[in-house]
Amino acid sequence: MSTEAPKLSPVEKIKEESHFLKGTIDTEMAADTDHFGSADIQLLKFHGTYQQDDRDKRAELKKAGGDKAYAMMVRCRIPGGRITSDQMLAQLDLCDELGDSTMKITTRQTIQLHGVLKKDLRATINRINEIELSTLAACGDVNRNIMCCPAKRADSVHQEMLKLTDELTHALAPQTPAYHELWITDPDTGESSLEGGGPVVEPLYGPTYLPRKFKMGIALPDDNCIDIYTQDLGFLAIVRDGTIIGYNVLVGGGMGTTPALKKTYPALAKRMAFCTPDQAVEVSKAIIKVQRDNGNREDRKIARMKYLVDSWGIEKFRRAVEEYFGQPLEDCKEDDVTGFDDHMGWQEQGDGLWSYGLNIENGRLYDNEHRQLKAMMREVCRTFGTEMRMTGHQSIIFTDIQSEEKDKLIDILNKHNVRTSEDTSTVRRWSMACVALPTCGLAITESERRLPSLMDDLEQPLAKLGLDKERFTIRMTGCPNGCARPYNADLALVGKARDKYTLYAGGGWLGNRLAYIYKDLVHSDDLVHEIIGIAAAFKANRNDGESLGDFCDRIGKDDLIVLVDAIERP
Ligand code: SRM
Ligand code: SF4
Repeated sequence: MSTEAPKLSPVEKIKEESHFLKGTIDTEMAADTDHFGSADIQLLKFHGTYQQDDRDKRAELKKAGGDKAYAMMVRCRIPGGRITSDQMLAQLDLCDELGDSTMKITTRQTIQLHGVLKKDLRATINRINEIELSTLAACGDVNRNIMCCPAKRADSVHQEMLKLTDELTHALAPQTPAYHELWITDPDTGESSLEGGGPVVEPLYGPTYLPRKFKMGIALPDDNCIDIYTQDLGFLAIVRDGTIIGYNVLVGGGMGTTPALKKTYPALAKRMAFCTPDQAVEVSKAIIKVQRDNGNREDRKIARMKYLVDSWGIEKFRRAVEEYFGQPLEDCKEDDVTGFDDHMGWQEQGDGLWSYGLNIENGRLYDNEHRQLKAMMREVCRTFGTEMRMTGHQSIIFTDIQSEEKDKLIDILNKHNVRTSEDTSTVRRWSMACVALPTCGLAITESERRLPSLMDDLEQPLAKLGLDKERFTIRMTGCPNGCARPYNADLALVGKARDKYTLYAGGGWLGNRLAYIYKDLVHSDDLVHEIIGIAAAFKANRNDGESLGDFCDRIGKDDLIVLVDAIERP
């Protein structure tokens, strides 16, 4: 038997030697360069920032003998997507002053800035902290931004869920003082504008943190808008007589895959056990510790918790969690997901006030001659001054609007040529795309820049089929990592090779079923033809009330291909 210690992945060494995420970031930041060196790039992720380069400019710069056009992406951690009007205004100013003048609402209810130059990184993160937001643990091998149903409701159920989101965020945050030292403390005077910092201890994570990223979400059975089955850890609220009596705990979801490596795959979370509300924080810590101590640290491709859950089986995993937790857990209640509300349009909050969910196409806020989304957002912030909430579908909910002010909000949208949710087609409203080109270093194809024109081209033929009001999800990503959660959607387009996508079918808007590969390597120009073929086959052969995803799942890949081959498209 070999007694050799396992060969840890290079990132493990970087973490271990980083002195709790400090590395040499401060020295590198002071250097007169436009980018960071490789070890610090890994550590910077824990601080909420990624080094990227503008891929549109690569070829031209290379030809001219230059280096890449480096810039940083800066991601905030905004639990449950809640943001005040003042914070939103400050983020908009930041994207104009120090970013690329656009702002991205992500699939995990938070904000990203792109195009921040290295020399402006400290100022950017400092200003984010000044407005009482943080970027710590927005990325990296730790618990990331916790998702929670963003609907604003007067009932205790929604409030309890958000309270748990905050408690978990607090309890699971890294404790390293490196964040405070690097971004808050003035490098010249050593003075700090905010409280924080402290001795180096990471009681939960230890010096090497987790083997890989870790994601959590809190959902309701009748409203799975945070896609609970895709999370490493999901809490499904169990409600009896209007009160949360506890949570079904789901573990081991995750989307990322590398198709060439059979050992990697997307997985839905598994139902593990039930816990009471006061157990939730300690149960989370126990789960994180099981992954911390047993997750794979040799091969990052199989380091997510889903692989540990699968290799052990859910029973063994549960026993390990119970051991760390210190007592047995009850079995899951029978409740499961039954609905998904994207919270678009007007919704009553139950306190006499209204929320308005506005679909932001692929989460990108910009101003151009056609639409002025940033100007609209600024005017809404200044006019209403109320809290906003970002959704897991890259959109925004304006809250606390009085009945008599509803028209005023719509007037502001119209004034800035922003499509209202009512004027947004159903197919567009239920679609989403990841960032991909030009900033994402892993993108193989276009995504965010491709989906809008695909939607333009789908709207008319879908209307001709009488499917313009049919709700189904189309999700697009520029590579198989799955940042727009494609593998549980009704239909998905996943970048596989230059201009070519794998077309998935058979997931569903409930998010509790994985899709199958319908066709591989579909050229970007053929996507409309393929999708309309499936839609026409669905129209002709669906059962009463059957959804597109359910239909594709029932028919199966081989028969669906036969049906689509024979179908006449409008
Ligand atoms: Fe993601 C890596 C963008 C949600 C799975 N993701 C990346 C990076 C940082 C690329 C990189 O590593 O160099 C992308 C930056 C692009 C850019 O230019 O900004 C990126 N991911 C995004 C965002 C911004 C997509 C969006 O358009 O909204 C989302 C930010 C969420 C947030 O606010 O935290 C985003 N990423 C997701 C999701 C969806 C989710 O979490 O609900 C997933 C699938 C769920 C999961 O984690 O399994 C996801 N991203 C990945 C993966 C694959 C992980 C895996 O287990 O294999 C990578 C690559 C990696 O980690 O190696 C990745
Ligand atoms: Fe980049 Fe791929 Fe994620 Fe899209 S899915 S943002 S291309 S890593």
